Amino acid sequence: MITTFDPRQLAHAPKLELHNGGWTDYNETPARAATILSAVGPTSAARDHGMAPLAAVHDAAYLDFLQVAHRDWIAAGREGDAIGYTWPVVRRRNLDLTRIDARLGRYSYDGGTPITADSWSAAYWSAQTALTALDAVADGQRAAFALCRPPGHHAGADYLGGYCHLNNAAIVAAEARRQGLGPVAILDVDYHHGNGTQDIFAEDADMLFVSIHADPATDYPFYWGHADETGIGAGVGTTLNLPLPRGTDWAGYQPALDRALAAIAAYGTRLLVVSFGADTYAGDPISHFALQRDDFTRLAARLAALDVPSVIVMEGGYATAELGDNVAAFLDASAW
Ligand code: Q9C
Ligand code: ZN
Repeated sequence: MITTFDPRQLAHAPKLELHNGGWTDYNETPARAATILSAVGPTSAARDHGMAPLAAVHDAAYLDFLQVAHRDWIAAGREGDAIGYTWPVVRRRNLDLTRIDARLGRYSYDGGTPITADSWSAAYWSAQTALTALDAVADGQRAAFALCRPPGHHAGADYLGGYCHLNNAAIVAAEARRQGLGPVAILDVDYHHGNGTQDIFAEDADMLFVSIHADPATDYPFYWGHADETGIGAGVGTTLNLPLPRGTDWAGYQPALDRALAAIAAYGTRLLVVSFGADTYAGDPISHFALQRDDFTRLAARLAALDVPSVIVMEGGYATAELGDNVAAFLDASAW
């Protein structure tokens, strides 16, 4: 399978994240991409599609903020990685925010996603990596894999969080639809709910979002991904959340997968975007499902059996030593 990649993604390397009341080493490391690279073999270089596909999904002011945030942090006399400390739980009024700390809070929802001097470039090329995988599928490939980092599914139209800045899967899905490749569906199989993707398309009747993830009653991102979230307004019925309990293994995963695949087939999907996280692996250090390496091959075989052209976008997965082999197990399913 074609794998797309850009080395500029590796420069994003925050030092610490706020987790369970303290600072811990940042989990979403450049080494993640390196281990995947060594396991999946040669890659195709990302091509530059410019800002338009990003601006189709993200607010202009948010894109501006991402590009200047670290510079403004340094200009305010700070050192190291930029991170907020106050978040607006009130309705987000269109205030004219100037201080960097106010803007960091306004455009994020957690203390786990610092911005470095290289974050914008890495996120930009992560999105371009995803768009280049879409090119391959639009040109007739059955499937293509975008080796994206930073990941994307927690990023909304105007917010970052969960190690994510630009929503690569949403950018690909919107661009695929624009090119007339729809109906487009997004299947998110990362351990964590894809809150950003859900928010971006919540009111959109013309985009199916299906997610299998850890129950937000126990797991991040807590405030999204509950089974009763089915879409908003005209989009009611085009969001399907399938939360599962901690400890879920392949036997427990399959009934949810059956429901997800049935919904995607019933939608008449002609282009599938897969938000693929390997953090459902039993050995993941920050997650609590129990899938084994062979289960990733089984999962991929079920997706491939849909027989729909698929763009696979890398999301999470933090068992770094095993991550490359787990991703390869997913991509090597003969059915692709
Ligand atoms: N330090 C993805 O898998 N952990 N993101 C909560 C923050 C956040 C995971 C504590 C997990 C985000 C793409
Ligand atoms: Zn995840």
